[in-house]
Amino acid sequence: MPTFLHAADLHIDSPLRGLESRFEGAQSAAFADLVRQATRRALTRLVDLAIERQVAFVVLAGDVVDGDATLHTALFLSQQFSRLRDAGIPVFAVLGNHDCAGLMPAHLAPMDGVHVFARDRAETLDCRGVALHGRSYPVWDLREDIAANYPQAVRGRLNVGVLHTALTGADEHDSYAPTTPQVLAAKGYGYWALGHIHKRADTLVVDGSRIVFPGNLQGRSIRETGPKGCVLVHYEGAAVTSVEFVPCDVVRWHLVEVDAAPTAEQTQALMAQQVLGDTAPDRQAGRACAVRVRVTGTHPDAAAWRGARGEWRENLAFRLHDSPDLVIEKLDLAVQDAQAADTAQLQGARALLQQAVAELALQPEELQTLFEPLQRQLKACGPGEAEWRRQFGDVVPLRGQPVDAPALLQRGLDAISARMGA
Ligand SMILES: [Mn+2]
Repeated sequence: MPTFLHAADLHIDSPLRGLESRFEGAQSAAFADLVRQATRRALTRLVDLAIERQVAFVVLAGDVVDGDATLHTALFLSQQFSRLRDAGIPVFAVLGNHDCAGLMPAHLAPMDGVHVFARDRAETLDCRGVALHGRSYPVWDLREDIAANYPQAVRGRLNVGVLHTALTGADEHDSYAPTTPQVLAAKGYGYWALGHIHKRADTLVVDGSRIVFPGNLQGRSIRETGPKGCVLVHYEGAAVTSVEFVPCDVVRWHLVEVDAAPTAEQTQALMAQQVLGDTAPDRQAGRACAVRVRVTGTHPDAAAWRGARGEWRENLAFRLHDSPDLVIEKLDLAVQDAQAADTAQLQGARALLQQAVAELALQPEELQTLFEPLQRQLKACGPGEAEWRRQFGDVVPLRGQPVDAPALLQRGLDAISARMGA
């Protein structure tokens, strides 16, 4: 069964944000080098994969390079694309907002075996019986729906649309070349190879069209945690049969949340233990990990802990020194002073109760669902469950019991007001 490879948002030679500046002093030089090379190594893995799986062609849906390409970047890309060319695998790319100026400086000769789609119109190309439709960005801040002007599907073939788009919009991504799944599906293509949104989305199937964001190839900051890579698209005749995600990242980002333990020493031990545990599968698979540690919960010494953040960082680095494939991007001591947390929790609980009072037309079962978050908030605050039961046990109804809602709510408000006053 033939296969093609779809990737997007490679951002070759873009730095991994929050890491490069952290390699002074004790951090390993090998890790620093890996971080600097991460986007390149991820592309090398992609090319390895394409050759190993003997794909028919490679589709790149925009933002291959991070900005105006330098000779340095162009040389690397050219080396990798030459490997594909030598294996008989052509590359088809659209230019997106980051690389709208081109994959390489304009005064260099074009790369062999790489086709960049036209900027002025949607272009249709044939590759081994597959009809590929694509258009590059003519300007970086493209706000029009260019997909609307892509041609209708060529009958009797697999049709692949290549497009750099925000689709209907996503947090943290500018709304370039906006369009809708319905506009895409109306073209009658079997597959839409999209790029721009860095978070991999589940395959959307609309009227038989598969619409896929593979996510970016290598996470570049703590906002891009988890596996990153490309997809292999298996097809038969005019139809896609399956889509397979394959990770290509060489540094993987993790957010590790740790609950404050009774003592600083215990909390620090827990931090190291959780970091090692959470990253173990990735590290065993040969991947380096960049970790942000966030300590949450409440502790009477929270302010002192935050004041000693430098020492906490050193303590953690020392505990992890046997794992050169790990780096702590940031230690976020978000642990709260018990008193402050208590007040915030109680204010939240109070707001929920007031909402309930205002909505007394609700059925008891609906009130129950309102009480669940309240119950959690009350439990999360202050002096432990026994004390919570003593103070608030009558406020929160137990599931299945009849609820005298107005009386219950009033008692809840009174109890919380009294506690906040105290
Ligand atoms: Mn983009």
